Amino acid sequence: MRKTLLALTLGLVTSTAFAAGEHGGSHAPAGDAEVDRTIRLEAGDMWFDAESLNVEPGHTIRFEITNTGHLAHEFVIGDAQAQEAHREMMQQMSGGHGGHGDHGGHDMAEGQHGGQMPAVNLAPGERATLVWTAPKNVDSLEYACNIPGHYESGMSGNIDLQG
Ligand SMILES: [Cu+2]
Repeated sequence: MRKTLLALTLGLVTSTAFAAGEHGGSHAPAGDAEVDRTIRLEAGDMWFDAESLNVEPGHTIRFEITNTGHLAHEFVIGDAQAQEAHREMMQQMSGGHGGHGDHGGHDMAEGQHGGQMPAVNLAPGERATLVWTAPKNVDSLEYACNIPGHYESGMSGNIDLQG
C-alpha cells in the first residue's frame, strides 16, 4: 500500500514538471488523470508477459505487475548498461566470492537500485504498482528482473520508445 502511494506521488510530481515545461496544461484535472496508460504485466518463473512493450515518449505509465510465480521477482526499468550494472551488484550481494577488486561494496548492502532506476520487488503472489514517465531522449529501454539467474533465464523485455 505504501509503495503504491509513493509511486503515485512521484508520478504526479514528474508529470507536473513535464506539463509546466511544455505549456501543455490541457490535460484532464487531477486525480488519476496524470496517468496516460495502464499496462498490466505478469512476472512468472522465469518470464515476463508481455515480452516487449511500445510506449509513447513522455507518456506516464502505470504498471500493474503481478507475480504469478513461486519465486520472488523484481521489475526494474533502465537502459541495458544500467541493468547490467544492477545485475552485477545483485550477484555480489547474493554472496559467493564475486567481489574481487578494491571496493568492499558495503554501500550496496541494502539492496537499493542505485537510486535512479524505477523498481519494485514482488514476493510470490504479490501485485505491485509502478508509475513511470517515459523519457523523450532515448529510443529504447529494458525492463528486467536482475535477481541472479533470472535475467539469464529470460526475465527481460524491450521497451520501444520510438513513438
Ligand atoms: Cu525474477
